[in-house]
Amino acid sequence: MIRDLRPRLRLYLVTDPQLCRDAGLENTVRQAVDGGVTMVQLRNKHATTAARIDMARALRDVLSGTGVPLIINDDVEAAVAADVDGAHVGQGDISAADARAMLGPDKILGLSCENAQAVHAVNPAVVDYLGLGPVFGTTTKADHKQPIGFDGLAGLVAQSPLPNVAIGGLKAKHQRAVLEGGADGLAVVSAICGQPDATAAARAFAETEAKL
Ligand code: TZP
Ligand code: MG
Repeated sequence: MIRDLRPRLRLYLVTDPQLCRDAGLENTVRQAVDGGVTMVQLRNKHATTAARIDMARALRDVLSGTGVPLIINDDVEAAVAADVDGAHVGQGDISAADARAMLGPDKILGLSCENAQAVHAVNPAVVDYLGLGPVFGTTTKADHKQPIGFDGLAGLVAQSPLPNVAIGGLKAKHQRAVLEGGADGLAVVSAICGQPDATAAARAFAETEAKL
């Protein structure tokens, strides 16, 4: 059980199977963690639960001994079966209460919130952290909601009862604005997945942060 999630949320890599295709999922994650990624989410919308369990087990091996938690997007059943650190669900997925019931009390549960109404509805006894956004439009998630920008993000952060991470179109150059707006970290896909050097891509965030 991880008590303080905030340091882990600093640079949260969300994987995309297409963008990671050339380098490979495991290599991308290994390299990204070498560059300073603090948390990893396996996100694969089109895989079966069995395939997600296999991928998660492989990533668990990659992350073993690093202290970097592994979370599975959407598929709570896979998260339980692969015994990863937790799951992340959205507003249209299984309810947070049902996800918590499946995960038990000790696993991490993240919830995406796109607006103030969703943030107000959060039960902090059930959920551990919030994903807030999208800050910007992005081609990585085809069906994303209306972007909220830095001002919208700061508004949601101010109302968030939980540690939180911003997502959506974020690059290293946005890190200052996101962190100064009060979020605990940045969740990124294309800023790291599919980049020619995932270690350097992750390191760019760490270097920006060092200058803050
Ligand atoms: N949820 C909201 S935006 C998004 C997700 C999963 C995709 C973010 O991808 P990128 O490439 O970091 O913009
Ligand atoms: Mg989802």
